[in-house]
Amino acid sequence: MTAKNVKLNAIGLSKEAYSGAPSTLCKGCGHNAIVNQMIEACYEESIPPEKIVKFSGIGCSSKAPTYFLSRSFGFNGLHGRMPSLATGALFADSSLIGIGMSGDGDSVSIGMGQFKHVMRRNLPLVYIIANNGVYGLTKGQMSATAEEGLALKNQGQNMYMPIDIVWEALVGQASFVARGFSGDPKQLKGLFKAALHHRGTAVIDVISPCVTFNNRDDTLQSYAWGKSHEVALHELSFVPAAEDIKVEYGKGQTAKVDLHDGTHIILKKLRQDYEPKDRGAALQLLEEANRKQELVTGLIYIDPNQKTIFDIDYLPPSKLNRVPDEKLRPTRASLDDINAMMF
Ligand SMILES: Cc1ncc(C[n+]2csc(CCOP(=O)(O)OP(=O)(O)O)c2C)c(N)n1
Ligand code: SF4
Ligand SMILES: [Mg+2]
Repeated sequence: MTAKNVKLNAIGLSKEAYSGAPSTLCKGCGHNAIVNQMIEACYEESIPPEKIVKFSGIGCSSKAPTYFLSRSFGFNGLHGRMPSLATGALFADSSLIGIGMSGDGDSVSIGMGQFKHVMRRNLPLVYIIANNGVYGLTKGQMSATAEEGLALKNQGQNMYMPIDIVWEALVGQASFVARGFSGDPKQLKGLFKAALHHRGTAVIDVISPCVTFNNRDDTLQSYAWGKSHEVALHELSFVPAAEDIKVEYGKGQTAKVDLHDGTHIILKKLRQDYEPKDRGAALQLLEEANRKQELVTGLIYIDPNQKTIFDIDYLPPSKLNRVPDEKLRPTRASLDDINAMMF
């Protein structure tokens, strides 16, 4: 394609400007769909790549940020510690959009403590859990999201109940909770767009099959099972602030969620009459879905107005990493005053 034919977005960038290094993940790995849809979402939303900072822990999923947004900032940290890394960095520059990429091992096994605390702080962060039920990078041991009874080659049988990370996010007061499926890329893109505009922690649990170690068609994190058991709550579209909402649906068929930056999420209801602003209803929905073994996908819960950690801690509008030393350092007189108070 000649340069003339390259389609540019509203800030004059081609999709190529949002790409990353070539993926070294296995062919068919669900995480590749997450990579591709994140590229699409950021390109279509015309977000400058330099406005984004990516964080991850350890795992095949945590390697994935290398494969999107090469022009963005990024930090690949320790296993299970992505949330504290993101908290520190976003405190230093709250003008950046944070994308945290994690796995079920990284967030639900070793990183569960960090996961729960970042929820209650409502750090503005797109928090993706690429959920395949196994530790893919270390050869497929079962993670805390593996279903009870799962039997995998070389791993034996899982005897324990799984942790539902969407449930944990809801109970932990997360302000945006969604579930996607790597086999449903269109919905994934919509969820990513909405999450990128949400002010607060946006948890997206993506059922993302490991085709190498959890590859049986009858297991809960496989493509085959997901395709035959997915129940999408709605068709989600995202409307930028400047655009009028022209699409008209019959009364009661759509729900509109207004976000803090003037953008809107439009939810066209599909099989269920579902209101994503009711946490109790969300918990009930999950309880039923888990009992019936259905993969419910879509925006499960949102509170666009929940206070973030930046509101709670009165973060000044100026970015902390640009405040000069003279302003950061307390004066001798103020230190003397503090010391005097201690005696
Ligand atoms: C402290 C620590 N413990 C254990 C490991 C070994 N380790 C590396 S990745 C990983 C699990 C990754 O699983 P998950 O987050 O589900 O990612 P996936 O590879 O499945 O995408 C483990 C246990 C480590 N790197 N650091
Ligand atoms: S081992 Fe599994 S999780 Fe890792 S890249 Fe391969 S398919 Fe993906
Ligand atoms: Mg995993």
